[in-house]
Amino acid sequence: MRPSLLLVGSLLLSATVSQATEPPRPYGATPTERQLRWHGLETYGFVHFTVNTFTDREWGYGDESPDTFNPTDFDADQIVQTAKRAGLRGLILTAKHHDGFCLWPSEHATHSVKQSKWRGGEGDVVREISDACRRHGLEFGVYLSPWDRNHPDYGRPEYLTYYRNQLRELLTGYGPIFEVWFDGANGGDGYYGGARERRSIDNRTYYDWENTQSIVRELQPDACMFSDAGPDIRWVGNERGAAGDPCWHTVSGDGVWPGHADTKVLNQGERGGEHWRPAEVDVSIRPGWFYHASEDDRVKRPADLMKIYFESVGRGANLLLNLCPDRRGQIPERDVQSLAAWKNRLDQTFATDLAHGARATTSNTRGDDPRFAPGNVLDASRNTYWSTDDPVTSAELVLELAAPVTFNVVRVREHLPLGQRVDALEVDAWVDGAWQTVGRATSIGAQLLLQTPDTTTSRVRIRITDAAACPAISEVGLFRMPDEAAP
Ligand code: FUL
Ligand code: CA
Repeated sequence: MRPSLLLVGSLLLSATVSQATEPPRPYGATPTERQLRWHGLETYGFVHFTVNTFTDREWGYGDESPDTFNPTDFDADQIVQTAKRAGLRGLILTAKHHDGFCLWPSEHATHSVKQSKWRGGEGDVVREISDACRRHGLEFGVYLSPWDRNHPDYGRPEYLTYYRNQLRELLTGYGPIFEVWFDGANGGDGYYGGARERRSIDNRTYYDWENTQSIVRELQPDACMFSDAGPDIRWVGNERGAAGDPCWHTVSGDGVWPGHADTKVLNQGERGGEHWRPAEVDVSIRPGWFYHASEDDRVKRPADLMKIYFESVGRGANLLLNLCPDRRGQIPERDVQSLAAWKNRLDQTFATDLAHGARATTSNTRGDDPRFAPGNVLDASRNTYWSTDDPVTSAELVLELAAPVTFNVVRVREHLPLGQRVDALEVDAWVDGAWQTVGRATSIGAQLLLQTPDTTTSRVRIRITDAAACPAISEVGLFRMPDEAAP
């Protein structure tokens, strides 16, 4: 008896082991580790600050005297703390804008803070902002304009050596860099060491991007590179603060390079594209990128910032919100106020997940395995997810709440390492004894914030109505955004 029982036992055991459910296979393009980390950042800031702040321009010509840069009370802590209080998780500084003036004492430049009377030529804005970022726990990134309207060699091969040397300085002298921002604007007229002429370059070939990018990979392997063409992050195609609806993380083809791209494709991405290249939404808190006193009355209000948040982060993109230090070298008070009020509204909305403590059930759980159980969408971890059996590409997930709640925002996240799988979903609420559809969406990806009418219920149903592969949903949350009139 004994041996045969053992035999049966071990057969059963091996049957169970061999049936252990495999996770779903990834669908299509998937993010790299560095892109995954970047997705987790969601909101961070830009800082546009240079001679333009003092000349009241957006694009300097390149003939500005270094003495033009003369902040009266530069305070990196004020800038970084303002960003931090607004919930921004990093800052990307214009180390050099198109005018060519360097905010750090570059060894290779003759047009930098070193040549300026500011702090007797001893100042280094990149150092102070990056140090303040570390002190306050923010990531730090750099914008190094490829177009340089000051440099005599711009347009010739020699300039590329200069540009790359500068990049090396920034990537080796200021600690970890989370993002390198390659702007697409280039060519045209400028000072160019006194030539004062128009220089056109072929922005497809001139910069030899492949070899410039390899410098970033070598020196800062964790940094994501931004440009119209990535390689890690793409421009969203406008500066208004809105990702497309839908906004896919993928794009196809290689016919884009910095300064050349189809803005509609950048805005919406391309379903099934072979490159994982998610969108970053860059927008300024003021009409311009640089501070202009004439725009003091046009600072975006908390409600404007809220709308931008929903149309960027709420569509799976990241938000890069630009701040404009003034001539003191600080964020103006009214911008500080607006940012703080926006953060307050975000907190009021997202501090309480009304789905907390709910019970989740589904029409299908992959292999009936707890590893893929519906409760995984409620555990506040992006690493665990609910999934279905392979052939199941439409499925329901029901949240039974302990008591009725009133919500107007539904947050859904896909498990990104498995790719972007869902093509359509609907959200229903159990109201007056029947299911009522309160919202519909297409792409999910990193995050979908679906706004619905105020809905009071104790039962919510998420219906995945179409997916390219069995869904893998990592998180679902319910929130209530207070009325706009609320403080
Ligand atoms: C653009 C630039 O030309 C603007 O001056 C600004 O830096 C913006 C973020 O990118 O292409
Ligand atoms: Ca989870």
